[in-house]
Parts: sequence; C-alpha cells; structure tokens
Amino acid sequence: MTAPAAGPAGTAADGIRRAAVRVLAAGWHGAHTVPSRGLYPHQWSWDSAFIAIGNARWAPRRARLELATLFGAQWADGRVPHIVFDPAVPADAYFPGPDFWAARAPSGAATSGIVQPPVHALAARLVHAADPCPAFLRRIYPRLVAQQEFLRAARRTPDGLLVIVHPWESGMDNSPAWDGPLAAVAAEPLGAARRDLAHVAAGERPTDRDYGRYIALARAYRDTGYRRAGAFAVADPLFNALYAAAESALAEIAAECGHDPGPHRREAARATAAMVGHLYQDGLFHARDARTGRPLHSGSAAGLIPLILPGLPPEIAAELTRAALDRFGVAGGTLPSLAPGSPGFDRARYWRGPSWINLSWLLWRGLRHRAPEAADALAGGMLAAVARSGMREYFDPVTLAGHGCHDFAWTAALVLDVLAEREDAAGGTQSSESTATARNSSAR
Ligand code: 2M8
Repeated sequence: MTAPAAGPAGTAADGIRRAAVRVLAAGWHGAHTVPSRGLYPHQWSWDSAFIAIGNARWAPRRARLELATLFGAQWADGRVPHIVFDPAVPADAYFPGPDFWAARAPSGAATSGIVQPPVHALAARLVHAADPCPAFLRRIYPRLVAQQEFLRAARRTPDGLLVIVHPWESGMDNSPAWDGPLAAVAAEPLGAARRDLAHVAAGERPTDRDYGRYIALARAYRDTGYRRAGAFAVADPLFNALYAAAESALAEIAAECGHDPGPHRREAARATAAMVGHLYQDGLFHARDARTGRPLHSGSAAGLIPLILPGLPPEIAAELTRAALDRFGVAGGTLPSLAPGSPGFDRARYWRGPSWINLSWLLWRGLRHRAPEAADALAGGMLAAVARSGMREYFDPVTLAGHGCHDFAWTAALVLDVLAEREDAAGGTQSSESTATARNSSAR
C-alpha cells in the first residue's frame, strides 16, 4: 500500500492532518468529543481513549479533559460506563438512550451500565508522553487503578481471564465470534425505533434480530442492577490483551508518580500467561465461551491484538506475526476485522470484515518492533484509506472504499498519531501549519 508522500511541499500528509484536526474540532463538545455527530452523539468510553491519543498531538489539554470527563462518570464500584450521555442531546437521538439504561454515576451523569475495552491507561501514558503533565497523571492514576479493580472483582473467571457480558462490551459488537453464544439469546422487541439506520445503510449494520438480542441482554443485566450477567459471558482476546496492556501502562505511570510499579508488572505478566494458557491455539488467539468452556473459532482480528503485549513469549509472537501476514494479508497495508475466507466474511458489514483504524493502529504498535516492514505497510495503509475515502468509520479492506458514518473521530485521531510517529521517526518536527494553528487555538 502506498502511503501518501510527506514531502517538503507538503503534501498529502498535511492534507490528512488538516482533515483529521477538522473532524476532531467539529466533534468537540466542550469537555468531550463525540465519535460522530449523527450516529453516536454522546461520549463513548474506548472512543475517548483513542481520541485522547490523537488530540494529544495537537490539543493536549483537550486530550486530558477528554479522559477526565469520562472518568468523572466512573461508578463507585470502579466501572467506567461505555456511554456517558450528554444531557444537551435529545433523549431519543440515540437508541438505547438514557431512559433505557436508567443508570447514574455518583457525579449525576446519566450513563449506560456496561463497559468497553480498557484502553485508557495506555491512552493516559501516551497523552503524558506527548505533553508531560505530572498533575494529570497523579489525578488519573487512582481512577485507572479502580477501573482495573472493577474488572478483576466483577469479571474474572477462576482461570484468570476477564469476561465481557455483552457484545457491545467487546467494542467489536457485530463480530461473528459472538454468533454462537448469541444464538442462545432470545431476541426481544426493542420498544423503540433503531436510530442507527437513519444514518447508515442497513447492509452495513447489525441485523434486527441481533439488535433484539443486544437489547434482551442489556435489559437482563440492567434488571439485576448491573450486577449479574445474563446469557452471554465470553473471554475475548482483545479485551484481555488491552487489560494486560493497561497494567503495563500503569506500571510506567506508577513509577512516574512515585508508586511501586511492581504489582502492575506482575499483574500484566499473570494476565498474559492466562491468555496464552487458555485462549491461544494454532497460531491465533480465540475468544472462549465462559459458559460452555468452548473456544469460538471465528478468525476475528481480535486474535492478533495480543501482539501489543511486551511480555508475549517470542515463539507465540512469531506465530501471530505469521498469521497477520498469511491469514490477514497485512503486508498489503490493511487489517480486515475478520480473516478473509472465514465464514461470514463481508467487506462492508460492521465488524465482519471491514478494516477499522483502531485495530490497525493497535496491530501497528504491536508489530513495530517485531516486524517493522509489516508495521510500515499498515501505517501506509491507514493513511491511504483516509486519503482515498476520508475519515470514515470503516473501510473495504480491498478497495479502501469508506463505509459506516463520515467524520469518525477515532479514525481522525489515530491517523494523527501515525503521522506524528512517522515524523518523529524521520527526525522531523511537527511543524505543519494546521497543527500549529490548531495547537495555538486550543491551548488558550
Ligand atoms: C459501536 O457501538 C455502538 C454501541 O456501543 C453502536 O453500534 O451503537 C462500536 O463500533 C463501538 O466499538 C464504538 O465504541 C461505538 C461508538 O463509536 O460504536
């Protein structure tokens, strides 16, 4: 995949940077960023982590505020809700909205009651690296620790893995990995109209039947006061890998703040070992149904994400790298969300094949020191996708045609990070006009 040139006259890379900053600026609501103004009009948990990583490159105060706002809605038990609802947005703008979830954080914010992958400690570390602010790190550290403690207390199985209790908790909501466990869930009437189909074609979104199952699961969990999970409990490699990566990030943050990093290092090693022991098979990590103990062999790209773990045994890292190249074809520059040829592979449907920038970005980070050429190809592919189609939510992994919504914030944020890393690697400075202007206006 050819990356847009970043020559002195400027350039495709400058054009991408300007477009990305425009999307992030337009999505900023004063203390948080919406994933997209139409389809996702509130604050989403893991989106905010990715958005903060990109904002750190041009508006570091916004990056810190993004995370502070999200953690301002943390529950007393430590959970960080997957949506924090914006009271200024009409209640029926998104379904299921605040009335459905019927939950409030101690701050008074209306929230959902489920969680998303814990990318936030990694985000906090990267935000600090881009623009050091020890006071921010000291404030957010106990919040990040409480987030991890909630997951250990509420979601850890006897074999040391964490489970998610709803496909929405995976972030890869519509992945074929969930088809088996979801088949056992009886769909329920939604009780309101789906709002997503007003923004995106039905062929690019989950089916009505799956929505009926999502609602049934969320309702059942809600009706226990968000304490006991319903009919879905799955150990997902993406979620578990990000949990372990969070412990590694917390070790570094702890050291910066004058705390003992040892417990975090040990927990990262323990979580990595549990994943290797229970989720790894035949060259890839697979989700496992915690209710039946069965592996869920779907070919999901989630199975490659443990490559972000520094403590992964080298022989497993080598096999995963081979899978990334051979089964997912990442040398061509894109990471499909499902390995081509897997049952249900669909280049346009949400989480069943299209490339998502957040997964590509995570894998890029995992490959940078292990397979630099493949990592470079992925970086080039991310930039080529947005150069061709704009800041779309997801992309056809073959043609790079854009799908889902337009002006999607984490796409914009993460390509900014890729561009900044490339410049750092090339020994350049971040002096593009747009970046400088944007930084000046945001750092008031
Ligand atoms: C998608 O999920 C929401 C539900 O949380 C939805 O489909 O309405 C997913 O892609 C998820 O990973 C993402 O965080 C969210 C907002 O971008 O949208």
